[in-house]
Amino acid sequence: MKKICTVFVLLMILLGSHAFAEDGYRLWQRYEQVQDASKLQAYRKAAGEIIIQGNSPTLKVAQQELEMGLNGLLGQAVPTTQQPTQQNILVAGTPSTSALIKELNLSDKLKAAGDEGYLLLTTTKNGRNYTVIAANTDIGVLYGSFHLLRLLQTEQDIAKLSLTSTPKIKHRVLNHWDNLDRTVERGYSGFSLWNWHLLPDYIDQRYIDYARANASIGINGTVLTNVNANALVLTPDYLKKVAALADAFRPYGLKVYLTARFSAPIEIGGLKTADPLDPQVQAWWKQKSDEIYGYVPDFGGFLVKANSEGQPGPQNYGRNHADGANMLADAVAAHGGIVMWRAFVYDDKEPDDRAKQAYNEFKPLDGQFRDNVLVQVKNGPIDFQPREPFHPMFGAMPKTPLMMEFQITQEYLGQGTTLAYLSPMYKETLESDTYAKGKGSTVAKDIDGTLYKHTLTGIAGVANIGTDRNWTGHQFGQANWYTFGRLAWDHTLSSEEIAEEWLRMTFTNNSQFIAPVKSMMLGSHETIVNYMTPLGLHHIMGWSHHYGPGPWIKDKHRADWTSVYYHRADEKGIGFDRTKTGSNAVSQYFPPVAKQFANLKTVPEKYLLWFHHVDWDYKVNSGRTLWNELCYRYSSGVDGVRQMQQTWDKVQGQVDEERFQHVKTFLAIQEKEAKWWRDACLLYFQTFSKRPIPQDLEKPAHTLEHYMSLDPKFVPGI
Ligand code: BDP
Repeated sequence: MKKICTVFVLLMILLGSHAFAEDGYRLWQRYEQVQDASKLQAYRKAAGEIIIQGNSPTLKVAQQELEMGLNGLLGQAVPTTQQPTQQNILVAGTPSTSALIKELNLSDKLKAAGDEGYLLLTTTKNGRNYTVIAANTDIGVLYGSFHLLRLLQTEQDIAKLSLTSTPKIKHRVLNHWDNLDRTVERGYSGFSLWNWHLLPDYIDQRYIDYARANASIGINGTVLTNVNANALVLTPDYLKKVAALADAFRPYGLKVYLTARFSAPIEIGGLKTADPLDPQVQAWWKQKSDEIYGYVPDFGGFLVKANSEGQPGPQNYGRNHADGANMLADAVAAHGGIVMWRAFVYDDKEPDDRAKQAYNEFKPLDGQFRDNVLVQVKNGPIDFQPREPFHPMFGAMPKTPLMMEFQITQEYLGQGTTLAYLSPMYKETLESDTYAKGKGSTVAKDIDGTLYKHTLTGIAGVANIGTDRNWTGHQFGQANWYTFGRLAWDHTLSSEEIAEEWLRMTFTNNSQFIAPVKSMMLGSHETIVNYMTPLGLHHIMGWSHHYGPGPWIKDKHRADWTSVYYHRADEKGIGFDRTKTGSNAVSQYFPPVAKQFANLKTVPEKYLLWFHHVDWDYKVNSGRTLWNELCYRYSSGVDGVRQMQQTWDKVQGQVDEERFQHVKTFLAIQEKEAKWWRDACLLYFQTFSKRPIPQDLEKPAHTLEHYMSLDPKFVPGI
């Protein structure tokens, strides 16, 4: 008896700790019971039973998700039936597989839903009340199911639903910079999710939960491997493993893509060349693509980094980017595959400003790419800096569909321990006006195809996901994965709406928590810009690992990887002159933008030192001298982190202690790092400005020599 009791108690403890473990694993899909009593009652009433007619794998997962979600949210089991037995029914399906949906005569409304969209509506028929999730395709049904669950999770009214939702961009893709040895380039949340060693035999539950999370926000593609590619992934042993992942993801509408190493025909094909115009090379890629489609019939295609940072490419053979992209595009075209060819190219042998090189190389190729090629362009012309003006290629290639590449992982944004909500940064780029076809030609319109009437459209996010229990290292890193998906689906959503949704689902619907934490999130990016790279400064981080400040980095084998190349501080002032008197990078923008950026009086202050070399005593908008403004900005960045700490401290008790403490600890690390940035940068720049740090500001804790001697070892993600 005693033994049974002990076992029982142990079991209860285990179950209890499992039920209450808030370690972040469940992301925004926690499905905890709705707290608002009247909402709970309304939801319970609306979802008397679930009916999903049809049994494809995707409909199955929609059913599972609705069951799991509703059981949790409603705190009671909701039966699934095949025919109506109750008064209030939740029905999901397409007219082709569900007689019930067909009878509701939604075909007019469904026209607007397209291939991936859906309708959510409330209606009645034969005296019964229906909450309807309808779509033209099974994946639309799944996306609609997640939307409905989100409405419940965020405690919205579902009594009179009438909405249609369709994605604005076709290919919404995560880029994993994951290596085959499971290290992740620029990854700060553990190792790669893909356990290549155990694949194809072992399918980790994580793969399924990863696919569920992606489907819940509409992400429909995943590039499994690093852009700095390894040709081995294209060999049969690895393709079997890739196929196993593709099989696991397929029900969730998640297509698999691979990075193609341009020299693969030599490395694994035994050819002497990888020249894209060589018929043998073309035949090799064709045959390789056919082979891949044998394993993965719906393989998405290739992502390619070529002739960039030492990667092989068509230029090794005197060919251009279009030659390279087209060869691969031809190889996958018959199977419906696409090629995402990256425009992240620059060369240290090239004397021109690095910011200009991609445009210089790609603009002349406009119109030369095959129909199934997307050119993938980073948001700004350098490299995922805390803040960059939009890339001048946007708007500038009318005949080529351009795909956006955002970085979700925080390589230059404090990495794993920094709370940086990135939606405002993504939106800043998307909403930038290129003036390509006059006012209103935003970057978003180029990406979503409306500017130049492209139907092939795409957006990529460099993933921040790893084996950490909470997936993203920082609990708030999850918000950036979430945001990327939501904006990829609908870039008109506001940062505020997305933050609110995410907070409600991830933490609580309690408004006393939501309001302050949302405003903390919304200000977080600006705070970081202030303590790292205010006023348009860029690329002044630690050498190679990019962790912490390193404005003094110089004399390396590549000038374009040093900090002094970018900030150009001297006795007179600081900043990179990209106007006519300097590199003239401004000339790559359309005239109204070029004019605005080129003029010291009209350039937005946030880009001041990006485009201008400015005197230390120049008066900025605040009326302060540039030097004093720099001091205030750096200091206000540190103050901003302290405010975030205060905000977070005040919500203790409103969320589980486990995640509360985790975030609190990381905020303390962030405060330490912010001071490090402020002190190191101000002391270093002061050696040029020779001006004092204003009296009322906190003084640096150590000497410049101290900061310059810091040399963090084994920083993750290199
Ligand atoms: C830089 C990273 C480097 C990547 C490169 C790229 O430092 O690790 O390989 O971008 O995007 O930001 O190719």
